[in-house]
Amino acid sequence: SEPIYNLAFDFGASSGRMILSKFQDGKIELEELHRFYNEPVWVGKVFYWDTFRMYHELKTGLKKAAARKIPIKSMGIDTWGVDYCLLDKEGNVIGNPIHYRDDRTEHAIEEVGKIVPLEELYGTTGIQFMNFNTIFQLYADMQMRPDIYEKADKILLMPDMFGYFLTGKKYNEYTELSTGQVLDAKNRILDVDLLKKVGIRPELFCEMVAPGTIIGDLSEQVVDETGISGVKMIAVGSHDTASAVAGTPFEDRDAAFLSCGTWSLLGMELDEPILTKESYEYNYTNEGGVEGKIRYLKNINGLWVMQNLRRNWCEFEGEVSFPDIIAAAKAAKRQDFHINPNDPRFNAPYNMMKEVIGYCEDHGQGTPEGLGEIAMAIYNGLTYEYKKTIEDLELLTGKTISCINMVGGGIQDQLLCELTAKQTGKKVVAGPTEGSVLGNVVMQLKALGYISSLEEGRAIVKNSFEQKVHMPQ
Ligand code: ADP
Ligand code: LRH
Repeated sequence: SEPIYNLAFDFGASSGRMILSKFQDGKIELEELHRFYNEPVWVGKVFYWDTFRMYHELKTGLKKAAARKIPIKSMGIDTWGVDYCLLDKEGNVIGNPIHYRDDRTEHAIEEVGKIVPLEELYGTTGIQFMNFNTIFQLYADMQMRPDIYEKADKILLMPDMFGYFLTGKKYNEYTELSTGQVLDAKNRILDVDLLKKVGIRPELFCEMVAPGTIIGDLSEQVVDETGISGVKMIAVGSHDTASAVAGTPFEDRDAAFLSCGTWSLLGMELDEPILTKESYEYNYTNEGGVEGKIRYLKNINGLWVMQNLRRNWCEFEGEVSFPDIIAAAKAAKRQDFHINPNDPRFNAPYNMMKEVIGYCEDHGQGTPEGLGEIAMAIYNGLTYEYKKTIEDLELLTGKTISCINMVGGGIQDQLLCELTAKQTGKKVVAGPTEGSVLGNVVMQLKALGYISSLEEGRAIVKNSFEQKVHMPQ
């Protein structure tokens, strides 16, 4: 049969990539056309995304795709969650996206909690309380950049924003909106009452579109600038974690997913949200998935800690790669150091090496010496969180988890996969690495009618990529 070509843009917090997908004879092949570091910028005390640079890189990706001179049917964009840009009435960007690690939301949960009791807020949104959720960022904007907030006519979350830059159309995609804690999780609509109570204008939001909606053609200007043509923009599961889960070939219905990138997202796919008091107390999230599914999961501050250890080590001690870190960890004399990666001190420290060492010392573990012992403290900390989360998930869902399907850049780290199996006592099936890209592609193929369901898409993914099994022993 004729090959079907699609483009997937996947923007993670550490890098952005543009991937060409070829679907033919029941198999998908991926080819990376463009990859770039995603480097946020301090301007004064505000920590911003380098938005227009990312858009520039996106167009570079489109130029590379155009140069291939093949008929590309469509493209989809997924990005990390919760962040957004604000537009004025004329459609100009007036609120450059601020990084979710910016500290303007430090006390926002507490403050919003005085207006709406947090249990009530959880009861409709079902989202894990994290101070950077869209609702808390908007609340902080009202206090800290009131002029911009007042002038804002529309909010576009990051994938919506790139879609708008490319097509001129304003929309909010459902999965990305859901992670911002502004939706009614059960009815899958904007929680207008909640927004009004918090003082956020519901009119800021655009029409909500479901994953798998064909948005339309790229603007003439983009076609002229990049040389790409005939490509339809499709809103996919535009939250990267929604796409990662969509691209996970689950072993069975009782398998958990673990999306391993800057964050570790560990959970299960459910048909309906769990909004109980218990779920609130355990602070689990019910994010919207594709095909009406719920991603019931825990956000764990993941390989962010390792990324920063590597960066700081390169800056202060000398060049190291991730494989070098793995080798050093395996050779470390002491293997028992451990941190709690969710401790706020690891959110955005100036020096991650010092922070890990400081944590171990402050918790009476002594001083980790060298790269290997510092790295082991991170591995043990992360995989211990996985173990705890698996236990909690079993309790909260009433299911016994059969295995863990791992996807994301982090599965290139064999040691992490092995330790995950060992700590959790569960079989780990790792692969594919580009889970988000595949979920993105699957939703495009579905929107265009080449496949009929997510289930069919996942079977194609399973048939197309190798997976590696790690047993607990
Ligand atoms: P994001 O999408 O959040 O930007 P990725 O899914 O690309 O993140 O995962 C990035 C992480 O994957 C890195 O922080 C690192 O820990 C891990 N990683 C990437 N490449 C390798 C490698 N060659 N070996 C081991 N780990 C790797
Ligand atoms: C992962 C992710 C995750 C979190 C965070 C902000 O890239 O999207 O689901 O919400 O970024």
